[in-house]
Amino acid sequence: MVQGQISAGTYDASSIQVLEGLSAVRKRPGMYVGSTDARGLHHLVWEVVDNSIDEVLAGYCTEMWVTLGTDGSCTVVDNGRGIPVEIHPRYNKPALEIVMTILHAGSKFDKNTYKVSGGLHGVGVHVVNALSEWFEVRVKRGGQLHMQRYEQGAPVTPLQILGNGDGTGTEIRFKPDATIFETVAFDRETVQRRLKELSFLNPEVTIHFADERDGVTETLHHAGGISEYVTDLNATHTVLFPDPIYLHAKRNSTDIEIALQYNDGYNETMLAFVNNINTVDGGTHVMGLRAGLTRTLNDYARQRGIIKGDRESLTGEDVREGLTCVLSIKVLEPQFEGQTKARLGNSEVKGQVESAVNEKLADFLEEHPAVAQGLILKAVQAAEAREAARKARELTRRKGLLDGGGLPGKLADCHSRDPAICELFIVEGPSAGGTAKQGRDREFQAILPLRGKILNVEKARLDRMLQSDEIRTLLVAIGTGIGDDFDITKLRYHRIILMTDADVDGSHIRTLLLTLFYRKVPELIRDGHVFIAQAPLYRIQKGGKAVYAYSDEERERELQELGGMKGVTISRYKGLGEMTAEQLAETTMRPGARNLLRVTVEDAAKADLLFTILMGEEVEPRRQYIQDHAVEVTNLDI
Ligand code: 0RA
Repeated sequence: MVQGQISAGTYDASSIQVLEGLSAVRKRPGMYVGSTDARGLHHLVWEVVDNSIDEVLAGYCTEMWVTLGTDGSCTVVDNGRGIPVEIHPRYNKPALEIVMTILHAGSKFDKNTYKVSGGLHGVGVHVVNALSEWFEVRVKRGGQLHMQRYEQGAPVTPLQILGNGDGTGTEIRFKPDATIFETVAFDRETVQRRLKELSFLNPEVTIHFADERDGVTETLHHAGGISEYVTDLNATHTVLFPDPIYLHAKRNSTDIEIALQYNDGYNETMLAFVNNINTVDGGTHVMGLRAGLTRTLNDYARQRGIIKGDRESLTGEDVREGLTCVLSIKVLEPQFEGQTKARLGNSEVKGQVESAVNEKLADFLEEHPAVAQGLILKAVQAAEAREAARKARELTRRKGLLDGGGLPGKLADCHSRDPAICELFIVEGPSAGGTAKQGRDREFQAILPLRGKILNVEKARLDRMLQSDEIRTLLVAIGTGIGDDFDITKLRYHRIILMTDADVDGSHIRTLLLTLFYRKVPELIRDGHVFIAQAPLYRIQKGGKAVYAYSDEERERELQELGGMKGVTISRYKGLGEMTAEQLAETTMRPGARNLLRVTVEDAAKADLLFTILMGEEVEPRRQYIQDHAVEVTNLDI
């Protein structure tokens, strides 16, 4: 079919190359877009959007339109220079067609500009074409409107001139191929999140987003750039000084931008981008920033006699307590490393960023003594707390409290010592704890009942945390230690299962626990060790037969299946303690019968955000949140 559409005259060696290239992509899509699940699907969008962003970086594009269509398509329009349509002498074809069909064509058009598309997503737009049911490109350039259509990567029309057109720009519209991807439904929030990120990183562009499936539209433009990004990230926090510190420097061809601000919390939020790509695994640029920050703040504090000698110097952790920071650098030839290619490897960058911070931050502190005082004071307090935490840890260790030497009395441990099969159920309240103990399989299931609410770790440093009995007990049971002592090989249970009541208190305790894990032992969530048990809400009995329903909808469905309410007894469980041990075991605890939810980093991050909003001191975000989530909020009432 494809061959039929290319006329005999053009069916030459280069066409054969194109077809081979296409079938390679379609045969192994994962090699090009990572996977064929939702992640790989969105990769297509990033690839096309990044191409337009490159045109922004080159200084030629100020506006973009990204639209998710009701037909399952995605359209990206920009007002850049337009993809070149001139005939490429070597291939005797329009440059545009070469870009759309040949591996890595076009990526070296201009070596002296920063490119997003050369980076993490940089497989080339021809990959999007190859993995699309259809793909259309329109280009306004030289006073004319050009268009070409492809199906499964192969051209089905020549590059045609549709008519005259003012201005310049590119429009790419594609529909992902449902025979390649497991899902072809774009997720609006995922797309919006990336576009928002891009609009902070590229303040010169305005991005118009529309989801025609649900009528949502949004215009994204942040003239304040990464400083505004930091302000946005700190919106739910109390900040130490009103405006983020903004530093900008160039070292050789590396362009370095940093915005930072402290809040009164204890956590660090650091987002690091290289050519607009989020390097979640850090790299040399982040190392340079950390080294520069530590060095500059120590120098400043020492010069003014706030700290003396070497021994008391502030550590990296001290100076990053409460720090919210966005680092955005542009590098001509970035090297991305690691399994997910999300870490920068260029060794020269560390020194470049470090020297930029040393110079520019020192200047800033010199010119803003009040801000400098506040932030040094914060770091000094962090250092003091670190020392107190060390003493507290040492004390608990000496008492045998944190090394597993003395397991807490409340823990009903299991017999097995093989962590890979062992499970820890964290249960709310002594009565549910009793039921769970009877219902468990004591070979591999341990039960730890918690007494009511636990400490809000958002507002506590390590030393305060370790004073809480509930938290110490939990940490001893888990076995890994915390902070500098964390050791995943000491994990005593590979499944840590939160089993709380399906009511307000239960959801509160679950949120607290998720926040604790997310903030203090995030490795456990990242490695998939944390789960939520799903207990039924209803028991529906008819004659000798009983079924369980885990939601109101399920209850309705079960009732319909049983043929209505006649002769049916429904009991609603208000808490786990109301179930018999056998009922709890067969619905919620026993492998095979139960339905565990694995907690993802996103789940935990949401819980954490909820927490900062609902427990934080900032009134406005809380009011806004409650207004936005008026329906759900009865269940979130903390
Ligand atoms: C190479 C050269 C030129 C423009 C582009 C690529 C270009 C590519 C894309 C992809 C999406 N939108 C785009 N906009 C522009 C310009 C060459 C010139 O005019 O001198």
